Amino acid sequence: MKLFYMPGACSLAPHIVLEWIGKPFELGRVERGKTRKPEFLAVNLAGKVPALIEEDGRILN
Ligand SMILES: N[C@@H](CCC(=O)N[C@@H](CS)C(=O)NCC(=O)O)C(=O)O
Repeated sequence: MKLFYMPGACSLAPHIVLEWIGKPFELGRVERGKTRKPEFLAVNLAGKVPALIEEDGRILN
């Protein structure tokens, strides 16, 4: 599971939940103003955080 987040953004909420539930996860940091980079648009075409890639490859955003 991988959470894409941006410091100071609403992605803090799912980040806290993932910490609370104790499930292992990776973080993908997205810098403010750089959400339109092709690497991140491939995860979320809207260029918004949070975006969560689940173990089976599904993407929640
Ligand atoms: N999850 C919502 C959007 C969440 C959202 O607005 N995220 C903000 C941060 S709280 C964001 O990513 N802003 C970056 C940008 O618009 O460039 C959606 O996909 O419609």
